[in-house]
Amino acid sequence: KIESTAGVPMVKSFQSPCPALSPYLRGARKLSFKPSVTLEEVQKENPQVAKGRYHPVECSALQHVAILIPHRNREKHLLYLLQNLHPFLQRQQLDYGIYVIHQAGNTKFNRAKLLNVGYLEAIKEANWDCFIFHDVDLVPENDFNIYMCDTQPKHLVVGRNNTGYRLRYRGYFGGVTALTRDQFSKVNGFSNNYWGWGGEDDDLRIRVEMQKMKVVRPPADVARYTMIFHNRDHGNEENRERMKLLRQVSRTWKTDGLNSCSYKLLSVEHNALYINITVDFSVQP
Ligand code: GDU
Repeated sequence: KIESTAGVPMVKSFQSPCPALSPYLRGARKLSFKPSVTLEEVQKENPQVAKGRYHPVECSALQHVAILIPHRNREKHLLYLLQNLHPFLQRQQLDYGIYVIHQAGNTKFNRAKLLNVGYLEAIKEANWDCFIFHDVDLVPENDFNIYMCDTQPKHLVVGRNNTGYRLRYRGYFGGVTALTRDQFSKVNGFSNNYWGWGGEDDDLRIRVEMQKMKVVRPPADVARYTMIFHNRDHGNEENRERMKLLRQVSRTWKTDGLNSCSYKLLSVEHNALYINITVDFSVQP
């Protein structure tokens, strides 16, 4: 049997459905990040990932999962995340693709709109069942935190190292979330109107609750993340409009979201380890 660095077989044997719980899971691990890591190194460690995608060879995956990562100017964080996430997802026996949605230019950062773009572009190229909206600086510590969707929208970050592994606040729905195609389209996706830091994650929670769905979370000892330290980014200053926007969700959600997300697509590149989508929000398409 030939095995990859993730300890997962690389040779096809038969195609029955993968088990509900993968036999390759290892549980909690202390993470370390090597500042000198390079993209080539991570590529070498993941020979079975092609054009940002992977599927198990020994069984047929239970879900097809698109990981969507909003990004600008966080190259090192992206490398750390890719280095950890690829083997993590392979150990979970998922059929997955990693999309990095990159905001070009210097206009205010818009995390939520980037995630809408990621969703809209990802569904053009594959029949994904599940979408994981994933911050670039959060690295999962325990592979029993399964990156699959549930019957309800799922919040995967109960705790992170810099907040003592406690939920940041009641109702927090940021960092890493998992919604099926049906759940995400039911809420019309994220709002496109949150420019700068904050609020867009609460807005999504309100949309979910308005559709009578309930946020679920894995157990606290499993849903743990290491956050890579960073200062607030230039171009992502606090959004002072966010409270006002949050009060209007019940009036705005139907016309502000996936169905109104217009953007100028600059490129879609299929790199070895991820699909890079670049958009410009400073000009109208
Ligand atoms: N990001 C970039 N470049 C930037 C700014 C943001 O790539 O210049 C992306 C990254 O993926 C980053 C994410 O946006 O992880 C969120 O931004 P921050 O890391 O600055 O925000 P926080 O660490 O405070 O994150 C929390 C939640 C997020 C989001 C945010 C409010 O974990 O999911 O809701 O608050 O916008």
